[in-house]
Amino acid sequence: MAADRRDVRPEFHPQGFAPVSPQRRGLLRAGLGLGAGSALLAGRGLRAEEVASPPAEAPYSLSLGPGVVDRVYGQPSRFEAGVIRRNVPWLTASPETSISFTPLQHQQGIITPSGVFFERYHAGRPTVDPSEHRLMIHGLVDRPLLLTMEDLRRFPSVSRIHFIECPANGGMEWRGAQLNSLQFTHGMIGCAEWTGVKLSTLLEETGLTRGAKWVLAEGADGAHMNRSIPLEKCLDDCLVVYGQNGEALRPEQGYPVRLLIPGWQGNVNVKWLRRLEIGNQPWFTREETSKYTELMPDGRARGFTWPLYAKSVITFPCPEMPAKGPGIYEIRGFAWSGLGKVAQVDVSLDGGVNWQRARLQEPVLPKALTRFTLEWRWDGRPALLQSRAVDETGFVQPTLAALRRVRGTNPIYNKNAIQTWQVKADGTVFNVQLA
Ligand SMILES: Nc1nc2c(c(=O)[nH]1)N[C@H]1C(S)=C(S)[C@@H](COP(=O)(O)O)O[C@H]1N2
Ligand SMILES: [Mo]
Repeated sequence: MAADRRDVRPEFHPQGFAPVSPQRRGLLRAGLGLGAGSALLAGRGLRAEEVASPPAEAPYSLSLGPGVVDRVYGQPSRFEAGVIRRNVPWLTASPETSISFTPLQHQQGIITPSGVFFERYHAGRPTVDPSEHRLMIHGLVDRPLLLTMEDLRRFPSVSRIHFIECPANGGMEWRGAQLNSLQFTHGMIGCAEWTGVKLSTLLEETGLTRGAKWVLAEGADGAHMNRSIPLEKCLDDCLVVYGQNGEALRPEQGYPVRLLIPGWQGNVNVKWLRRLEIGNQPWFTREETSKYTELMPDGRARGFTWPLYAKSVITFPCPEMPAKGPGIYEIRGFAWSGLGKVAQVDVSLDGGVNWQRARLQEPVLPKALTRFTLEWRWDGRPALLQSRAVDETGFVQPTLAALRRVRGTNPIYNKNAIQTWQVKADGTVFNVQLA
């Protein structure tokens, strides 16, 4: 098997990296057989008598429909009522310190609709009045600042598309598969267009004094969620955002203002942001010492592990979205990396023995969800589907076995391993782990 070894980080050397040969891809395309008389991709052919007459009219085609949707916020079709966030009640102690998951199996395109963007609270969701809210910036600065929301909106603004992923995404499964679901194994992620002010713009306004190296961000919720962020990252691409997908942030996402730290673990993206303190060393808060770190096999903590490394998952088929009999399908999924753009996604139909290059769907943006697809001619035999992302830095998404060799099975966080979906002969799909 040819090895297309990339410049992987020493921690991860997945075995058997074999890109698909052009001949093999050609065969698959030929298999689509779009010539005359061949099988249709989907749907049923029309009978001769049907070709001659238009489809029967439904009652709504013969009457007036309701008028404009005026003075209320628009809602999805009632036939989409199943497209909702869901929670795993046994996972956390109470709904106020809980998490609800994005229904990734239904997501079309790279933007997560605001109404289904996963939510994570440590002390419930505060109701913050934007006219009362203030953001304080102080510490090692020349000019400490107190900003109203109106003040914030006066600064030059930018819009960026980025994902937010909780590093606990999939963290229940370090020791074994237990949730037969895409939503529950991968749904602690969402991707949105965020609008706000670059943090560097605000820090230019306050100025920085000697020794400024770290920023403490603090939320206005009862948890006072606080995290230390290196100044270098703050000046690079961090945003203080008030907009989400073309409207104000949702209360679930930190209305009226949150910190956005592109590509870094969800926890540092402090919601209901009320305070930024500039200091010369990290604060070592609870959330960065007791939580959001990993217990290594030798019993020591892994320390700050901010970026989320390359990861991907197949969203069709998946446990919630089975295959319906043999035929031609499009395997679909998402890939992402906290280090930059996704460069390549490979898909395996046989549990990681052979790999084929998937197509990346535009736009491919840094630190954003990226769509991949691959034609799949399913013969109805059991299959083991996997996807593997490679990002522009050359980081290769590791197998679960490789990840466990390095991290053991103690951690909750940063499980970016390759996911395996077992497709059974009847088309049903199961979450499995390969040894
Ligand atoms: N103030 C505050 N910010 C917070 C949290 C919180 O509980 N309070 N939860 C954090 C965690 S753990 C994650 S994963 C992300 C989740 O962002 P979301 O709820 O917008 O999806 O917000 C982070 N910001
Ligand atoms: Mo989180």
